[in-house]
Formats: sequence, structure tokens, C-alpha cells
Amino acid sequence: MERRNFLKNLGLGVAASIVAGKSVAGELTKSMNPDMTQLNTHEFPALPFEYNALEPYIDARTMELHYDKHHRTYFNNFEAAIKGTKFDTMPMEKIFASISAAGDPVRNNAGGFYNHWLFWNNLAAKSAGPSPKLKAELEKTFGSFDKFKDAFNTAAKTRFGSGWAWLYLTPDMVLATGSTPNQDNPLMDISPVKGTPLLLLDVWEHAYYLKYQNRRPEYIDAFWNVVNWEEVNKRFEQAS
Ligand code: MN3
Repeated sequence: MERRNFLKNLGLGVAASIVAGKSVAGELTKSMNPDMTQLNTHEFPALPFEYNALEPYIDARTMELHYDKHHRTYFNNFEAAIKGTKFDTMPMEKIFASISAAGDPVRNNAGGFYNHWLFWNNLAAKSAGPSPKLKAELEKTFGSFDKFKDAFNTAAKTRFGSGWAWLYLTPDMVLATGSTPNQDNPLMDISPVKGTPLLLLDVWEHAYYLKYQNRRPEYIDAFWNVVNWEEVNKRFEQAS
């Protein structure tokens, strides 16, 4: 079955998402991110907020270029790379699970397309905080919420060159932080950090250079003001 329901089901709640997920993927496990089943790889997804929504932490010009140029290019190149191949009708999670056999054009552009979509949806103008359940789990795993942030920040700061920082749930259902190079993600079979993504941060220079230039740590600090915890809580709820 094709992936036709991009974002259509967002907002319908957990139960509806899971039902939709099962009907599309047929074999979703509980630890899989149900959001992915709503990804229609044949439509460039809308940005869930205005370009200026995250000011002053992420500026409008950066958002416009990042979404309309960078993200769109990954999408177009992904579409071109999978056209006429077995990947054309394959759910994203299956593509990622066998990405080592897919070749670099699919690996880089599938990751670039999906990671940015996930990233936009874990950003919001209003940032609350983790749910009591997620907060308790973060405290249990990292010692405190601040120590979790330190671990995530370290992953983001120490990623050499371009890549992403992650909070993810391992297959053993343990929270963990880490980073991936380029457009890799924890769903890929080649990734050294594997699991269900809960929160991610783009640390490519294109994500911050206009406003922060070489000051990546300032951009990372600013990011915490625009984390869409509601979405992160939902991902955790659906994965755990
Ligand atoms: Mn980017």
C-alpha cells in the first residue's frame, strides 16, 4: 500500500494514528514511531508554523532557506532517487532498515527528507516541558533533567562537521542521547545509535550560520526555548 496519508491524521490522536499506521505498514511494532506512517513521500510536507514563528531563537530567513531550499532539495532528490525502484512504494521505516543496501543518493536524501520533517514537528513557538512520565524517565536515566540536557548538548556540540543530535529510545526501551553524521538517523541499519527518535536537533551550519555564524553552542542553547515538548511527549508515549 502506498504512503498517501501524510499529516492527514495528525491531530486525530494516538489511537487513530496507530490504526492508520497498522493499515499502512501492516507490521508496526510498538516501539516504532507511528508518525512515520503518515509520511507521504510523494508530497513535500507543509511547514507546521510560519517562518518567523521561532524568532528570535531561530530567525525567519534561516527558516525560509532551510525549509524551502534545503529541505525541498532533499525531497526532490529523494523522489528522483527512488523513482522506478523498489523503494518507490516502500514505507520509510523499511527503507531505513535496509539503507546500507540502498546506495548514497537514497541514504542521504531519504534521511534529509525525513529528518527535517521530524525536526520541524519537534519545534514550536511555545515550549512547555516533558510530561511527568517522560521527565521521570529522563531523571532516572540521566540523573536529572539538566544532566539530560547536558548530554544532549554535548552530543550536538561534539558532532564534528554536519549531522544531528538525538534523544531516542533504544530497542531495549532505554532513553539515550547521541549523534549521527550527515543525514543519517537512528532508524538506519548503518547507524551506530539505533532506536526510535524522540527529539532531534539539526547541527548542520545551514541551520544556524546566518544568525549565529560559528557559535554553534549559542544556537544549541537557543533551541531549548522552542522545543515542542507536546510532540516529544507524544512520541515517547507512542514508543514506550
Ligand atoms: Mn538541515
